[in-house]
Amino acid sequence: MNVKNLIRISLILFWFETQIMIIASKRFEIVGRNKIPNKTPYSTVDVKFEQHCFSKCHHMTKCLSFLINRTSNAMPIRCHFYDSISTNLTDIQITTADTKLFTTADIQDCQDLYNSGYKDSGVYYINFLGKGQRDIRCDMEIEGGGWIVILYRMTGQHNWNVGWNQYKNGIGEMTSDFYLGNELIHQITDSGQYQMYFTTELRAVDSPPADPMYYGWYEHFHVADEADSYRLSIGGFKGGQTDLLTHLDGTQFTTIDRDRDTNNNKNCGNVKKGGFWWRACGGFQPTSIYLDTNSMRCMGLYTTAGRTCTKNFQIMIKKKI
Ligand SMILES: [Ca+2]
Repeated sequence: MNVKNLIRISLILFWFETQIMIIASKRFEIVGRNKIPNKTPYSTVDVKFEQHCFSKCHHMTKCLSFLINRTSNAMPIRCHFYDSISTNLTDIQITTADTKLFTTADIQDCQDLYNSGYKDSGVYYINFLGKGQRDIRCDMEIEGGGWIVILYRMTGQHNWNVGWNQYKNGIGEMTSDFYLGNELIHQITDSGQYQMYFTTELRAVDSPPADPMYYGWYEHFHVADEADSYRLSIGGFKGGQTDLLTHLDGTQFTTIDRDRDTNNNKNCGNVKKGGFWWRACGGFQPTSIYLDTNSMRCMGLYTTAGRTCTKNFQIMIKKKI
C-alpha cells in the first residue's frame, strides 16, 4: 500500500470516527442532522461518495458550508454548497429530509464570527472554544464587535434569586434573559486575557434624562475556579461614566446559600436577591429583582445622582488581541 492510499484510508477512518473532516487548511464540522439552511445554495451537484462534497467545498473559495442530502437510490448523494457559515440558529430550519449540514469549523467564539463577516448581534450555534456545539450570544456592535455576552437581562424573565449551583451552571437560555454561569465564565477567562464591557439603560423616571445610557469598559477581567469561590479579578477602567467595579477586585462570588462577600453583618445575596461579587452589597446590582415598583427593588447601580433603577443589563467579555 502506498503512502497516498494510507493517508486516504486514515482520513476516511478519521471521518467515520469523529464526523470531522480536515482537508488541507479548511476544516469542516457537522452542525446538524436533518437541518437545512434557509438560504438557497449557490451550487448543487450530485456525487457518488460523501467525501466528494468535502473536497468540492474545499476547492471552492466561496464555499463555507455544505449539505449532504441522500435524495434517492438512483442518485444517492447530492451536495448543496453555501457561501456563508451556517451556524446562526435563525438561518437553519428542521427538515424531514436525510441531511447532514457541515460548516467551516474554525469558528470558536464571537470574535471568529465577526472576523468571518458575521456583523449582526444575536445567538449563534458554534463549536464554542472547541468544547462542542452550543448556543452563544454575541454582541457585534460595541467597540469592534466580537463580544461574548455573559449576562443578559432585557425582559425580566427567570428567577435570579437562586443558589450557588444555578449561578455556577447558568440561568435561562441564550434566546431569553440569561447568565452564562460561573464555571463557563471561569473556563473562558482562564483561556486567555479577557476584557469586560457592560451596558445598561437607566430608567428615565429616576435618572438624569440627558444621560440614560450607562456603560463601563475594563481591560482586565478574570474569574478563578470554584475552589476559590469564583474569585473576581477586574481592573484597567478604560471607559464609562464612573468606575463602579474596580473596588470589587479580589472578591469571591456570593449567593443566597453561600456568603463570600466582605460584609460581616449580611449576606449580600439575600439583601440583593441575586448572586454577584460584593463587598458591602452596593454599587452594582445586575442580578437583583428585575423591578418591583412597590419595594423599589430593582437591577440598580449608583450613579452620580444616587441609586438608580435600570431597564436592562448586558455584560460581555472579549479576548484581548
Ligand atoms: Ca457577608
